[in-house]
Formats: sequence, structure tokens, C-alpha cells
Amino acid sequence: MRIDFVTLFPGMFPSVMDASMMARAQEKGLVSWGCVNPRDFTTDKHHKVDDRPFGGGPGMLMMAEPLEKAIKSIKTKNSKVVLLSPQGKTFNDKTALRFSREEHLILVCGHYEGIDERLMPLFHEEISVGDYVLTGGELPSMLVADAVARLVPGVLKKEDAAVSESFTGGLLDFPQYTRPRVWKGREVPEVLFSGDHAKIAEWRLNAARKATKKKRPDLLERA
Ligand code: 58G
Repeated sequence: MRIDFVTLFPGMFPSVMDASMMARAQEKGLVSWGCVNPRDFTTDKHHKVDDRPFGGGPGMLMMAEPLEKAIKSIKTKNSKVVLLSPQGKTFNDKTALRFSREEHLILVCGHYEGIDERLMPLFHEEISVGDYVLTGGELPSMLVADAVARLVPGVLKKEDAAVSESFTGGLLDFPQYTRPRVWKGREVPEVLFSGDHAKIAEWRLNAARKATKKKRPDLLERA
């Protein structure tokens, strides 16, 4: 999968997009990414990308022309063009799985007070990562890229893939433990040493249900 970010701040991306799982996904040739800067598509002396809103009001808007040119410079028939904005549909695991099947994602990051409304026909989808306003779409776009890339087949080890299914299956993850067996007097549940895989699976399902009921009862009500 190819992920392109359209952003005025490309310097924000490498530390997140070249670390950890993202680094391995790129080494395996499963994911690649890049940035396109609308400022590089300006033709005026000052490389102007923002202007004041007609009708007045505080702040600045991203101008239509540089943003459209930036998107069109990378868009093909196989591109899914997504705008990150607080007005979008809330992003979740289902959206992530759907996007993970795309060949080319273009994640468009607005800045300032927003973008010229006449750009809206360019976007296939408008997505929000939650009900709060940020100074730009850059952090949301990387959040989406992370959630999507980990679902691209081959990025995670086989056994990990099931973990995401357990969340989309409607329950939170079960509690997990690693060494040492006793830490600060706190013991690991005995059943996990039994070697009885059916019994362990049963314990984990029950523990997942209990955790979901306690932490996220809204998930149980939806299921
Ligand atoms: C219209 C209005 C288009 C995403 C505003 C673009 C982005 C929160 C989220 C914008 C964001 C979220 C202006 C600054 C959106 C831009 C950007 N804030 N909750 N801020 O996903």
C-alpha cells in the first residue's frame, strides 16, 4: 500500500512514519509513504497558501488552488482521497480494515481554520479521529496511517492479526502477563501455567467479557 500525506508540515512525519512497525512494513515492501506540500504548487512570489475568509471572521483558510494541484499531482484511478476534519465520520477499526484494502491512500491534512469549501468534491471521504479540534490534520492522518498499516496483510505476525479481530469482534483484549511469575507480590493467574489450551481460552474469553463490562459497557450493549 502507498500512503501519501498532503501537508504544509512534512517535517512532522518521518519520526512517526519511519519508526517501529512502520519501519518493518517498509523494509518488507508492504507499505511506502510520502508527503506532498501544497506550498510547492504556488506560483506567486511569496508562496501563499492561506487567505482570509470572505464575509469576515477570525483566522485564515487554506486556498483552493495549491491544495487541489497538490492532490492532483499524485491522484490516480486507484487513489482513495480522505480529508481529516472534526466534521468527518468517526474513525474506527472497521474503517481501518476497509482502508487497509486500498492500493493508494491520500490523506489530506488541513491547517488554520479549515479549507475553501469548494474543494469538498475532491474527497471520497471525510474522517474524524474524535470529537476534539486540533491545529491541523497531521496527527490524525498519522493515527489513521498507523491503524491502517498494521492491518495490511503481512505487516503483523499471524498470531497478532487475531488480536485486532478480537476487538472488531466487540470485546476488549484479555489481560496478559509476562515474566517474572511473581512481581511485587502479585501473581500471574494459575490457569496460564496449566498447559490446558481449552481452559486458557475459556479463562481469556471470560476475562475479556469482564474487562469489557467494567471498562467499556457501551461495547457490550452494541453487540
Ligand atoms: C474543514 C475544517 C477542513 C482533524 C477544518 C479542514 C483535523 C481535528 C481533527 C479543517 C483537525 C479530528 C483545520 C485544522 C482540520 C482543518 C484541522 N482537528 N478530530 N484540525 O480528526
